[in-house]
Amino acid sequence: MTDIARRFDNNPILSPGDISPSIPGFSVAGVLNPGAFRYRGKTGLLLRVAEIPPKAKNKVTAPVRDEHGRMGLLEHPENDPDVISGDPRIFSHKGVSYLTNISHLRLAWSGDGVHFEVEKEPALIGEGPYETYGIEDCRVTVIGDTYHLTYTAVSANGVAVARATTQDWRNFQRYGVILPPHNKDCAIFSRKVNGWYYALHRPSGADLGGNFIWIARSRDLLYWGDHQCIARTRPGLWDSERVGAGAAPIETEKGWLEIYHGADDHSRYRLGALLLDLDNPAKVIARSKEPIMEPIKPYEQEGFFGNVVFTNGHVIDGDRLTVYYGASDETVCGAEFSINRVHSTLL
Ligand code: MAN
Repeated sequence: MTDIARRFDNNPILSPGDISPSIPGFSVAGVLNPGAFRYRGKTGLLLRVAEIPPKAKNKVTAPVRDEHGRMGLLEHPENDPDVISGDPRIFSHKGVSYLTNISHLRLAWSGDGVHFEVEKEPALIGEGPYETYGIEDCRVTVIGDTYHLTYTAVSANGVAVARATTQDWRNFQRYGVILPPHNKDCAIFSRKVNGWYYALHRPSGADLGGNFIWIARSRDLLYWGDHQCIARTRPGLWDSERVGAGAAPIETEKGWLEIYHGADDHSRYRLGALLLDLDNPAKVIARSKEPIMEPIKPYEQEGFFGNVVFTNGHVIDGDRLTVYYGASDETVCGAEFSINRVHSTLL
């Protein structure tokens, strides 16, 4: 047993029933994978809210926004021989994948980091040609007085990384796609290193290659280059199928500590840690042999897509790392780690 997370007693802290749907007639299937940050003494979460249309009899349905923001439904008969369904998150038709649900980003606020009040309206919804299937899993990095948001933009063009900024959580500046498909799990470092901004990201190779963590650098946070692969999947281990960065790396005396997710060939999602060199974050100093958190609670094992703990948001108070995470792609939960204890697992 290697799980060293101290889960909140009142998990899950947010469930679909706590969220008002944003699309008429749709229901909320999941509230998950929040970005996390502090703003004016409060803890903020930027939630992913996944909504599904009413189930049409004997059909599979994908909700799609057009480029002007109008919502439509793409439907196929369930028994169409060209349809492959079964995964609650996706289906395919003639080899092309569609999402069964569409996500937007919504804010929730808390004075104690445990009890959250969710806003009634979305903060950000998909816009333009690269976000027609929704926006997901936002990382939030604060640099100076600006919050830098990197999220997954999904459309028929593919799964990409888009960027936005805000200073007041009311007005957002959107910069569009910064890393083209297929790419997700992008987390920007909280300061420059030797004059460069750095970001972790996760391009995917369909045939050769795989779902590995890469690092890139940039002068201006818009144009990214010098891409290097720093963490591949490990056959036979808990992170054998795919790995991806969590939230912004944590600066510690020993190096940049990154909490990442790994999935095995049963799509069981667990968390582990990477330690990156402070002066050269492309250099990996250490990596968890065993996960530091795994789906062991009923709410982590059963839900919209079970056996998942997935994080892309945390806040830090000294040695205490409070991780907010999606459980079973359905609810938001919280857990605390001691940063020193995480370090000790890496030795
Ligand atoms: C995968 C899963 C889904 C997600 C899509 C698009 O299928 O992670 O939850 O919606 O990718 O990012």
